[in-house]
Amino acid sequence: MIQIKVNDMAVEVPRGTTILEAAKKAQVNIPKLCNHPDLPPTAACGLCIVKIKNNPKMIRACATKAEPGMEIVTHDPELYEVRKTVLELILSNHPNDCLRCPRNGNCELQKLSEDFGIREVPFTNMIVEHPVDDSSPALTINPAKCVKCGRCVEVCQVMQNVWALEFIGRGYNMRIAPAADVKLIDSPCVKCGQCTAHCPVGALYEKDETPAVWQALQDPKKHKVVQIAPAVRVAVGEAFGLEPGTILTKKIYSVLKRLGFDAVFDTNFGADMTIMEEASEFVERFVHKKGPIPLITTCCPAWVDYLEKYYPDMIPHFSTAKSPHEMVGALTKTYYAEKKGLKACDVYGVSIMPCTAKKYEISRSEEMKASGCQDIDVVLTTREFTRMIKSSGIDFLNLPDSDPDHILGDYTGAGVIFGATGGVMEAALRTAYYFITGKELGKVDLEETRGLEGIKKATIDIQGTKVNIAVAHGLANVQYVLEEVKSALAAGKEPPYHFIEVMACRGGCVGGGGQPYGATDEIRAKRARGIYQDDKQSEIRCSHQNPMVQQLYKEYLGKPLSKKSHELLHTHYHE
Ligand code: HC1
Ligand code: SF4
Repeated sequence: MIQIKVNDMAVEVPRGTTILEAAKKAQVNIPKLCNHPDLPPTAACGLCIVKIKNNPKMIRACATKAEPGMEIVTHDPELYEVRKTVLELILSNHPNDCLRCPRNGNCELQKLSEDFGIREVPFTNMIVEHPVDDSSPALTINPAKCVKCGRCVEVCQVMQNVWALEFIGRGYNMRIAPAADVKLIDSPCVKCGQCTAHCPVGALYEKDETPAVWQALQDPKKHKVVQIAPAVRVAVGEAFGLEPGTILTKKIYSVLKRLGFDAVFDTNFGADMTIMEEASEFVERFVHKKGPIPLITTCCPAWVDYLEKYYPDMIPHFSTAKSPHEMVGALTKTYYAEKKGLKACDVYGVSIMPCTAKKYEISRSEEMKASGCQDIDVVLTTREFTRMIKSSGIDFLNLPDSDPDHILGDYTGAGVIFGATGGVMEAALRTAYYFITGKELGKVDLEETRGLEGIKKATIDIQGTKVNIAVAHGLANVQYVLEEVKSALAAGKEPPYHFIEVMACRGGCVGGGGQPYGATDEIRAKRARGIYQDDKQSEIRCSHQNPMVQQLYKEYLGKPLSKKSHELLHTHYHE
């Protein structure tokens, strides 16, 4: 630890702490635009300037480490004026059409302008026109809004190891664009949406599909069905001023009914179904040696896109089980529609997800039309859902609680933990243990799979048989696990893992690219705590014990991996 002073207040911080972080110990949030706790500093915006006492030189707090004895000044009239000028320069090159911007109300530049009381921009307007790129099914780039902070480039290259984005051009013509200036759809982008979640302004944002849903809700010929993903329930409250991790499941069911949906289901039920199929696949491959090991999870569509693009030789290791919301989609337009006497194509399926890549997943292959028409019609992110609630005027937080429609809505604790990194693995092992031994796992909490460490490895004992597992989240972490597997297999050795879970986003879906803005590790951890609390308070905590899952197999599918299950609940991957 080192001793420093911030505005004459003594504070103690670990050696290596930046001035920006150290100032927080003295309750000072130094203004910034480019810096983000997830990313290495780019020192691009120049707003976080500070001084060392009795020295007029200004230094950038984000990129300078606190040194022992340093006396830091975080604000004085000169620093205020320079910061204000930096903001005015940024605004002189910005469209400033806040009322029509997707980030209106939660834009970091808008907030700084408000904080600094900027009333006019004293420079000539220097906006350079750039075309909007809306070629991707998941997100849109509007380079005119870009403040060149570099967060999107860093997140795509460093956190996700995708390298889809880069800066193109120089000076005023500089803009963010897909690498080699191709359209986003033709770039290596895997649609994870992390660039949209880290952009401080409205330069990158999810495709807004709320108009299509509002329209469908007015259509009397359509039977409107909706489902919510595990991670939505612990994050949506943030947009209404609640703490991250607050569980709002029953209020969400209520608001969806008030918005006009005919049936309200839960993706967590689909997660229980995915576990039934995926744990069965694991037993087939691991115990009966029918298929390659390790088995790799596939419920994250950005991860599927990544593997298909970067590691196509590993496709045989993928589970063929569809992701939970696709399972619910297929079952809604078959099992449920048949029970209700509805035609599949008259059912309109909406998924509310923490994810932008799910917008692409719904039309990625013919298998996503298992019912004869597209199984899920539209995906809304948590952010889009929040806007729907707010524009409806419904007093969301004061609604009475309600239940989902039971047929595809009742879930176990294993279903909800899908929303946090390690949750799919934990849920799968709870059921695989039962499938392999015929006995229930005594202690269902598998702490080894939990937490925000980028790669988690463990050996799980299933009655004397050792199962080696790995869990990775944040795409940049995946390569280490895959390379270990590839080199073992190339050398003709046993692979180091039998089962691998991957989620593209840091923290898993709680940190998804479509979640409320402002996620940091602290917020991801709080959302995950909500997820595990929901599991802990569930009466049933293993997917195979879900009575509605059991009924579905009995009435309709037969058993896991049956012909019917394969037709409706499994998919293929392509290079
Ligand atoms: Fe996820 Fe999944 S957990 S992928 O992260 O398998 O999006 O929440 O809905 O489908 O269940 C996302 C979350 C989500 C699916 C499930
Ligand atoms: Fe990169 Fe993900 Fe953004 Fe695509 S969605 S540009 S992969 S960060």
